[in-house]
Amino acid sequence: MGKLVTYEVREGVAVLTIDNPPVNALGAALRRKLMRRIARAEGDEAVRATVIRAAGRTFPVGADVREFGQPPKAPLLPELCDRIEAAQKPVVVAIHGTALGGGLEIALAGHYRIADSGARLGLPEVLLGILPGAGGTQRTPRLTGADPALEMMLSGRPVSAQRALEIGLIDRIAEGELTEEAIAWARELGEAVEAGATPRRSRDQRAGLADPDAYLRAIAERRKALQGSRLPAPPRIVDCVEAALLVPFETGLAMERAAFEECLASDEAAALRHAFFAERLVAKVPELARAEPREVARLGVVGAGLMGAGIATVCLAAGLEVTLVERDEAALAAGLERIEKLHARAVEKGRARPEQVAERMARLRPVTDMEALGEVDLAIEAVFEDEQAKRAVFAGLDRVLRPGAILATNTSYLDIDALAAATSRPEDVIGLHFFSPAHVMKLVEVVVGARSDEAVTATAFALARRLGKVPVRAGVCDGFIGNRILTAYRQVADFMLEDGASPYEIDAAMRDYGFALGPYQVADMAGLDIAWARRKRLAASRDPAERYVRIADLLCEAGRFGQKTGAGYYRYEGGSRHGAPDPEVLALIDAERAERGIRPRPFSPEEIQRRCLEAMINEGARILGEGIALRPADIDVVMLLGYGFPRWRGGPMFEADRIGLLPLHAELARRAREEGDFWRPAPLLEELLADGRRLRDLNG
Ligand code: T1G
Repeated sequence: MGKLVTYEVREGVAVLTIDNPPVNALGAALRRKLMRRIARAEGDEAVRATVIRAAGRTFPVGADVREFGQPPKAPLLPELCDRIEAAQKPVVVAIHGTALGGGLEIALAGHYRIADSGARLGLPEVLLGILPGAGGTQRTPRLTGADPALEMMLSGRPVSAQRALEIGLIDRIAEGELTEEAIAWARELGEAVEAGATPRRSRDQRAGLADPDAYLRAIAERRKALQGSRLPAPPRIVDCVEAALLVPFETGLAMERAAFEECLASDEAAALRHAFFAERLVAKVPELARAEPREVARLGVVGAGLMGAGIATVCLAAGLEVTLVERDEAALAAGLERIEKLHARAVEKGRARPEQVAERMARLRPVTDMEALGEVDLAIEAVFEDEQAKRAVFAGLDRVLRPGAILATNTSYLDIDALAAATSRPEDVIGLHFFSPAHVMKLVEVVVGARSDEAVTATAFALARRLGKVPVRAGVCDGFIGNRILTAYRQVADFMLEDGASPYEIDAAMRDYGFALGPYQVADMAGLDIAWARRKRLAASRDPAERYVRIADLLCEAGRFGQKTGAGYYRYEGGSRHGAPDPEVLALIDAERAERGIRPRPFSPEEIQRRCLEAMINEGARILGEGIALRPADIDVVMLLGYGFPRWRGGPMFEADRIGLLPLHAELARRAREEGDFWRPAPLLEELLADGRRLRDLNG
């Protein structure tokens, strides 16, 4: 536990060091301490200036988000900022790491700012569904002008120290030791104040307001772009930044506070906070508490297709040595070309420098012989999604890998236990289900086999985090967590398709709910033939009593596989990726309804959304009840990061608690009575109701 805020005087400068690991979050106790330290410096005759700095890895990253939703505790951050700014002795703020949110607002309340060259400064509150609530919307634009301030607050993205200097957010970048330079500068400023100067207060700055026309143009452009925003915070950010130009500082502060409190109380902010903490909770699995991860420095990737090339690229960027295996030179060359293209795009977008790419490629060893994997610590297969092909690769890995090496599979739904049984070392087998494109998507489902050693699971989690991914633990079942919920979602959509809704109505309803794409747009993009092959694989074991909709099969039999064939549920003219509704598809659906004796009925967007959501929730509750997922939060993270579930709704399990398990269960039970077993409520929902608990009570 840190000391919160220490106080020492060096050469007439009070050095206040914030010390609250791991990220110096500005909790109530720290705010109280800092308030007292500021007052002490003001009253200390030996002090002529003050430096505020932080210990550990970073300057404060913001308010303590865990306090949100609880009664506010004094002093509030705005009060603390006002107190710092009102100091009679100059306050220099020394910034390192990531000064974010309330942390940056503390710095802006300081009179002068000096940053380490590697520092980053941001106002990411919008990512939590709120806005800066401690003067950030008023002080920032006074220094930077509207456009840079709006960009920071609406994107939530931090800026570099260099960019912060350019836009006037900081005054200096330290050339040597940050604290020493801050103290020396504070001493000079203290002498100037003693000679009659006054400290420069951000609230009095006008540099950013010097061109009102440009300022208001920026406001108007942003306001226009935000029309239809589903989130309450972005339009309020624009209003507050506009106020910084038009009304006195105190009035602008009051506007900001009112907007902050309103957004903080919104469902969207609650959902975004849930998502923030859920993404961190999922990394906490029992295996990590009981076993040490094995060292992974050398990694093998078998298969250099789209997934294999993406996985290899991510591993190279994380500093690993990668041996890439393909069956022959031609396939290997194609894989290398994919990796080179990914690197070229990273350089083009400024995410990597050419010298970094060269260093990464030097750690890549392309081979066509699996024997080259004899020294790797972990090998992951990413070959074609076919059980025989994967079994053969696993048998080869079992033969060549050294004892203690880990065999991982990237399969998206095959049975890990069956693959493990094909080896002499099932305890060293694990699933690492990356999502495509692997170099972009944050989610990795870590699929734990019945015999996976705990150290192997711990290693998988450590590796995923090292790759910058969010690992979620999944047990073995068909589709693990995400694809299993996706299957239920698609089934209920198909039921509505057969009962009277069009694919285009369903897609529109789900986009209106917040998904970027509807289920049929996703199907066309992924390729209808992949799911078709899976349905044919499962046909023999399908329950004949289960409702089965043939429409997707009929489209596939007609050669309509989606974008790849120019037609699926939509028609794609001239290779366009933007599909148009196709009368042929509607005719095919009408014929199928007639064939099945179904009289089509209309579905409202609300009913479409509700049925799809309930199907996802119920399947999630089944997955939870079977122990396939550890917690409801794990399911939410999978759906948010892997399947485009709108983040400002928190995920299906979070939504279930918002709806309420009692009405949810009653609706599922009614549907089960009227429409069949698909809707039978998951046993877990009944157990929770009996105990008077909610799903979130299972998140620990
Ligand atoms: N409050 C409480 N805990 C926090 C926290 C915060 N703001 N930020 C991080 N943590 C915890 C996190 O849960 C984890 O805990 C540990 O710190 C390490 O974090 C008035 C109102 C800074 C980029 O939104 O973006 O200020 O899991 O795993 O990957 O205007 O943390 O170990 O128990 O994420 O290196 C605005 C949120 C708040 C920044 C570091 N600030 N944090 O990422 O580590 S609102 C933010 C982050 C505000 C004012 C408003 C990231 C990071 P545990 P981590 P990381």
